[in-house]
Amino acid sequence: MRLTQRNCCRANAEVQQPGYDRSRLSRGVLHLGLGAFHRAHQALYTEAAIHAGDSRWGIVGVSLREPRTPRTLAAQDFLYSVTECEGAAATTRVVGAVVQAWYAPHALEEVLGALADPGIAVVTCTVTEKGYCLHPSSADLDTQHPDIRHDLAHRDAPRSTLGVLAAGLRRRPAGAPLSIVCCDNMPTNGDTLRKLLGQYAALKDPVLARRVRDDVTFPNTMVDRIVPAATPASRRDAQRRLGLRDEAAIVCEAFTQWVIEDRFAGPRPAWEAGGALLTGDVRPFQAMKLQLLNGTHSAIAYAGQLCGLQTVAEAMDDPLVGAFARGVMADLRATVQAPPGYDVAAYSEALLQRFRNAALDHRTAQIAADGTQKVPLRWLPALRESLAAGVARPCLERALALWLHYLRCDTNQHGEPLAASDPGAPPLAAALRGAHDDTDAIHQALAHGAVFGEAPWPKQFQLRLAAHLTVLRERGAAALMSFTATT
Ligand code: CS2
Repeated sequence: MRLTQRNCCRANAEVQQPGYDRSRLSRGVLHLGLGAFHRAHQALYTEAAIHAGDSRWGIVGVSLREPRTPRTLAAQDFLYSVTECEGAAATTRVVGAVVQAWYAPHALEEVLGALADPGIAVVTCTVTEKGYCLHPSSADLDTQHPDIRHDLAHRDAPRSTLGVLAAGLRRRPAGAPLSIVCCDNMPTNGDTLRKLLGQYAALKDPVLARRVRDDVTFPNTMVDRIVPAATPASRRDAQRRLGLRDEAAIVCEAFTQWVIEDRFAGPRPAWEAGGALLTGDVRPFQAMKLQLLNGTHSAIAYAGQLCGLQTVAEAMDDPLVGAFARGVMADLRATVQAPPGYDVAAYSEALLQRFRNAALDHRTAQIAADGTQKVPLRWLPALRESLAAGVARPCLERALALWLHYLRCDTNQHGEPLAASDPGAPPLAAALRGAHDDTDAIHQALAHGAVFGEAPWPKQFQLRLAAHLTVLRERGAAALMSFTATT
């Protein structure tokens, strides 16, 4: 029997139900990027706000790229379950906050109509780093991006995040307050989205650019919850706990955190009801999380991929990769400014513990995706800052070499195929593969300004990286990481 409004009362007794009258919900939030992360994170905070008594905040979910989720949710009256796992303990709940789900290419008029609706006071976005069409190193709009070129030529039939937001805003009555909340893992994500949307609008529509600047707010946020992409096994497990068939089931960790800059143009859901922290300055939280969690995650992902370790928990269990992850985190921590009152050492230990959560099937391949977007945000600021102070970061520099080696290899150290999923990678990978030796490979790689920026990198650093590439080529990833076991 499938999860639907009618059947949800047949779920197992311990499953938490929405607990409010869904038929009374009006639409108040529009979300772009209807993946698992949104449904297991912001949607739960909104669910808590609704549960606390405010029925204005039903979520209209929009998928820009992927038709499956809206279709699946529609077949379930937009209900889905979230199972939170911590070791052997698990709790399952049914979430009722989503009231509509659209695949934008098939429902563009509806999507733009909702963006123009003054009843929608908040837009949230999780479209991944690459969904913003920016140059990762400068965070400026990539005006040559095929989606941006398309949208500038077809302003009423957009397909990019920025194009859709701009087209919706153009139809929105002046004076209807809107807050656009970016929930992707980028530093100063709200400011960045504001800048990008402004740059996009300025190319063709100065009036819109002025509205973006003056009328819309873009709070910065730090979002955190480990939500692996669903697998057939995780879905089976979730369905067993739910007692109903749920094709949109999510399994994630129990931990969740959302820190939001208190800068809203109009009303918003009382996300505090779900534990969100509204604060004046989110930047220290963002920087700490992006470097220590996401930065270490990326290192685990490339090390794991090259060593044939498929999940984060498996990689953490490997003595070499586990020790290396700790070393990378320590290197990153050296440049992190803690938010006031935060104990960064305790935060780091808690992260390592979360990475060891064996109940999650969090694939290293998933985190390894889109490295050309992630590495410049997660590792390069710490490296730049350290090198400028004359300090080497042995583990972090090795992590960078692991990534470059991963990009130039077809197979891992067991001869199994590696498939990097990263639309930005081919030119970098081609340069690495075409190099005549490891020194040249580093030289060629660092010349990719979109990823590595335009400022030169110190000679000694380049030589160290080249030496790491040689170790990787001749003796493999384990040999490169084994130094952490002895330091
Ligand atoms: C991960 C993140 O896939 C990735 O790049 O590092 O999705 C990570 O799991 C979340 O940011 C945790 O909050």
